[in-house]
Amino acid sequence: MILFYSPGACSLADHIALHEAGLDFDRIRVDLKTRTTETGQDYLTVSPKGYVPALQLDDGAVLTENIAILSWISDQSAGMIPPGALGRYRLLEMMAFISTEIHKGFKPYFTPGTSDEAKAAAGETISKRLGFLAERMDGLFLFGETFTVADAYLFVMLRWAARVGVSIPEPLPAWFERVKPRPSVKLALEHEGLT
Ligand SMILES: N[C@@H](CCC(=O)N[C@@H](CS)C(=O)NCC(=O)O)C(=O)O
Repeated sequence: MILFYSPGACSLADHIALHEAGLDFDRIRVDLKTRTTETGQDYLTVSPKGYVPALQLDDGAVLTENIAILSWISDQSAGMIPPGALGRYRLLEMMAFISTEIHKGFKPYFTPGTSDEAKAAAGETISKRLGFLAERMDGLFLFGETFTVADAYLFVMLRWAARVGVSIPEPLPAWFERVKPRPSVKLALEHEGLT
C-alpha cells in the first residue's frame, strides 16, 4: 500500500491515521507544482485529479478523497469507529464537516493573489466553525475517549490555522498539544520532514 502525500498537506491526516491503525505502508512524496512524484512518475497517472491524498492499495486500486481514504483506514482497525448504532455515520458527518466547512475554507490562504480582507473573512469563518467543534468536544477527543480519523483530520486543520494566524478557540489549543505527542502523529510529522 502506498500513500501519495505532500508534506504538511491534508494528506498528513491520512498519514497519521495509517500509523494510528498500525498499517504497513510506503509513502511517496508528490510535487504538487509539477504533479511529479519523488520517483519521477507522472502523478496524474496515479490520480488524474492531480491533488493529494491518494492511497494505492495492495491490489493496485487507487482511493482518493480524504473522506473515502480515512473511512477505509478506520475500517481496517478495530476501535477506531465511535461507539453506538450511529457511530460510523457520526464519523462521516464529522469528516464531511471538517472537509467541506473547514478544510475548503482555507482556500483563500493558499490561493496566490487573495486579498488580506478575503483572508481575514475566511479566517473568521474557519474560527467560527472550529468553535462548533470546540463546544462539542467532551472527553479526550472528538468522540470522547476514542481517537478517530476525524481527530487526525482536525489536527491538520489546527496546524494550518496556527500557521496562517487563524484564531483557534478554547479548548482546541490544549487539545492540539495533547494530540501532538501521539506516536502516530510524531511519526507522520517526522516522515514528512516537519519536526
Ligand atoms: N477533495 C479533496 C481535496 C484534497 C486537497 O485539497 N488537496 C490539496 C492539498 S491539502 C492539494 O493537493 N492541492 C493541490 C492542487 O489542488 O493542485 C480531498 O478531500 O481529498
